[in-house]
Amino acid sequence: MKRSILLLLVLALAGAAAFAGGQQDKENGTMVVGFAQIKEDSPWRTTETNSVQQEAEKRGVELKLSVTEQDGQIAAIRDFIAQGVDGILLAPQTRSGWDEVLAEAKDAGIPVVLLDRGVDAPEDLWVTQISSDFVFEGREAGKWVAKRLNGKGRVVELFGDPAADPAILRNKGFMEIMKKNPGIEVVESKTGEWSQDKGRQVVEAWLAAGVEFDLVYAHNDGMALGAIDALKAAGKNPGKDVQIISIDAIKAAFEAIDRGEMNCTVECSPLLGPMGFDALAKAIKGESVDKYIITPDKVYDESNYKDHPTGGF
Ligand code: GYE
Repeated sequence: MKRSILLLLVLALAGAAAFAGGQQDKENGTMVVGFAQIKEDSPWRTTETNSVQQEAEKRGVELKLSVTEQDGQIAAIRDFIAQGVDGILLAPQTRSGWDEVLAEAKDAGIPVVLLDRGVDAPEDLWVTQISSDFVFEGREAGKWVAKRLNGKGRVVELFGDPAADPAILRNKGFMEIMKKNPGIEVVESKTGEWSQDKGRQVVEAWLAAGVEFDLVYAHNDGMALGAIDALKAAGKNPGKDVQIISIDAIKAAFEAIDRGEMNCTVECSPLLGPMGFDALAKAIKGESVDKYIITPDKVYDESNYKDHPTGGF
């Protein structure tokens, strides 16, 4: 009897030590985080990946990085769950299709933080969405366009992925403002899949079909740079004959504004690593986190692009 009590005591102490050891490990920096990033041809996204990697390194977090399209992202999350990671960062390619895998993460007690895009899955399946306000960005772009065109002109729109949250909302905000400016017509709208090369191909096809336009509104800078390539190849002067506005504020866009080939970019910060790990750390400790963490964005055009604190992202 005495011996069994002693054994129980030893086991209890060992268990407590193991638990304390686990906590200690986390404080010593062995927190393990999986990041399911989107495979996408966009410099913005590479900067975001770097931001997450740098922050993980700074905090001594072990980062498991996966860069794939949506099906691969779902598989990666399942893999992270199987490996028993402490938390997951997810940049969801499209809005829908996440309910099942997010419920699996929740059942496993692993918090998921959404980075840079939203989903249509119930809010109790994820901790927080850290992103820009995309409707705001679309509206700001629309206001700039209305002013620049004096309320009259022909616009073409290069859409992001039509199933992706920022593309849907950047169109929504932009069209709200266009409705108030009936003299401006959006004559074409097509996806350039967030990519410079695809953006170029779409604008080339419009030019070849004889579409006439005064302005290109691109949902990201990469596609705007593609539009610039197509216009130049057709002997036009982007930034002058055709105004170019887009969203992101990457360095290459600021350089294009500097060359006079582009006119405006609405900021959208990819530097989400620090906020992502802050949110995960809180969730792991069981602390509450705001459901939406929105980064502030400013509009940069020829008049103020030199004021950007880092010359673009
Ligand atoms: O604007 C674009 C990227 O989801 C906010 O995705 C992000 C967008 C960003 O491909 O360049």
